[in-house]
Amino acid sequence: MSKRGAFIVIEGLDRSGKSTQAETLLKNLQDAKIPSKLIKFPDRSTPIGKLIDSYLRSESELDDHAIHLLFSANRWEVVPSIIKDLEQGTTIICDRYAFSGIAFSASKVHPPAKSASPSTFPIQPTPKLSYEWCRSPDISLPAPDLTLFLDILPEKAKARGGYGEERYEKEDVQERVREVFIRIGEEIESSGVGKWVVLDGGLEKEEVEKSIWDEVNPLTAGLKTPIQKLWD
Ligand code: FDM
Ligand code: MG
Repeated sequence: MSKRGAFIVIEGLDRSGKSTQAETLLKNLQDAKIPSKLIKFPDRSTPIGKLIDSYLRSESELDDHAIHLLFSANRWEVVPSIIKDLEQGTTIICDRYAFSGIAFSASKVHPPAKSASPSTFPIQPTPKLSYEWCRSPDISLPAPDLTLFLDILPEKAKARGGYGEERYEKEDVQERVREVFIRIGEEIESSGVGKWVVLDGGLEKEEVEKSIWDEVNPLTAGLKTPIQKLWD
C-alpha cells in the first residue's frame, strides 16, 4: 500500500495565531514539495456554512443544540473529500476541528440567577450543554494524526489588537473555552489516538512556526497506518 497523507489540525483560541500559522505551514510544506491542502472549519461556503456564518455574525438566533449540530454537520459534509485526499497522499492542514466544536459549545453557560441575598461564595455558572453531549455528534470523524494547540492566555490574546465583533469573541467566553480545550487535550493524549501538542502561541511568530515544523516534519514522509476514527 502506498503511503497516505497526514491529517494535521491546528486549534486555539481566537487571536492565538492559528490561521497565520496554518497558512505558513501550508507554504512550508509546498516549498518542501509535499502535496498538501489547507481546509478550515467552519467552512462558511456551503449551505450549512451560510447558516453558521449568519449565526456567528448575530444576524440570526438558533437553539444551542441546533447550532452545535450544524457545526458538526459542516464537518461531516467534508469527510469524504478529507478521506479521499489523505488516501491519495495529500497532507491536510485543518484550521479548527471537532475540538473547537466541543470547546465553544460546552462553554456556554446559563446567566447567573439573581439572588436576593448576595452569597459570599462565587457562584459556579451552570453549563447549557454537557461535555459528553457536545462530543457525541463528532464521534467517528477521521482522527487527526497530530493536533497542534496554540495556547495563549485570553488576556494576552486580547492585547494583540482586540477581538472582533463575532459571537464568542469575548474574554470570559475565551477563558472557559481554554479550560475545555485543556481537558480535551488530556483525553486525546491518554486515548492513544493521535498526538496532541501544546505550543505557546504567545511567542514570536517565527518561534511558533519553528516548533510547528519540528512536529510536522516527521510526518511529511507519509503514513502507513490507516486513518483512525475519533473517540470510537
Ligand atoms: N466554532 C468553530 C464553534 O463554535 N464550533 C465549531 O465546531 C467550530 C469549528 O466559530 F468562535 C466557533 C469558533 C469561533 C467561530 O471560527 C468562528 P473562525 O475560525 O473565527 O472562523
Ligand atoms: Mg474568528
